[in-house]
Amino acid sequence: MRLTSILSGFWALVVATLMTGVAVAQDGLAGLETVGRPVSGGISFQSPGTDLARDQQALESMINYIIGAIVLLVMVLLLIVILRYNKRMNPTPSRFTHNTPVEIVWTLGPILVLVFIGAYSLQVLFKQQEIPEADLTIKVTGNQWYWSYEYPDQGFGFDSFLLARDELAAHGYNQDEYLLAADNPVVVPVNKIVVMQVTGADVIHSWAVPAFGVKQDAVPGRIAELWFRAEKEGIYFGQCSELCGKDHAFMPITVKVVSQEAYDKWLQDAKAEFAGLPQTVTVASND
Ligand SMILES: [Cu+2]
Repeated sequence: MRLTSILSGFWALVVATLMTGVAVAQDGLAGLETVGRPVSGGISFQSPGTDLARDQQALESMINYIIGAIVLLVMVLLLIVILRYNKRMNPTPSRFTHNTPVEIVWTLGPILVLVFIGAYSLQVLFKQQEIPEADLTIKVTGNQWYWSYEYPDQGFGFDSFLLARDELAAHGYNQDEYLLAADNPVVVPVNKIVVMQVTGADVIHSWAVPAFGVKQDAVPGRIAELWFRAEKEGIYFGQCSELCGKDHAFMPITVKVVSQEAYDKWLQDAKAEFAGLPQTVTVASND
């Protein structure tokens, strides 16, 4: 009897979970998968949504193996010293202070390891830092405490604020997407090179989307660039990643990656809805 009720409770939970998924799929987000929200028991990286993120995660796991090997080696050496050279096993210790072969090994060994890691990590770093030709340029400005996005080539911009708990459902988000979901997401087409020009209006913020493997400080008075090419449609989340004041935790980043057709349609609507750029923008004139 007890087992039956536990089982039926379990199935009710499964059904409820599935229903939530269905509800989200039908609710305004056009079936887009959400990436980058907390998952129960999750301790790993978010699944990579760009080349950059995949490279970073591969580099991280390679370095983890190297670290593991070094830790093992040091532990084995320590054990040998403890067991073979303690007072009982080795009552009369040797008194030499230098051993040239050993010193060459422990100097060259780490150098080789560092050069090996450097050769891989510089590649990953350069790929992030060398900004390719953009298919779409978006300017993002960090403000206390929200993000402003501008599409300079299309001549419009908008602000993106945190959604309060009671606003989430109306926008098609789950309750566990609180602090991640913003009212006006930044929308980009899938498989296109997006260059973000990142700056700050008041203090330093940082625009970061972990699934894309991007993070860039938004420094007032400076424009920094980052780029990404999202490979899969979906909703991606990030958060301001530079402590910027009391509401630092309340300025989420929501990126919606959609098909080219959906993007074109959104662009038409957005141009009408957000007509006119915010005051901060100067559009380069053609004359
Ligand atoms: Cu912040």
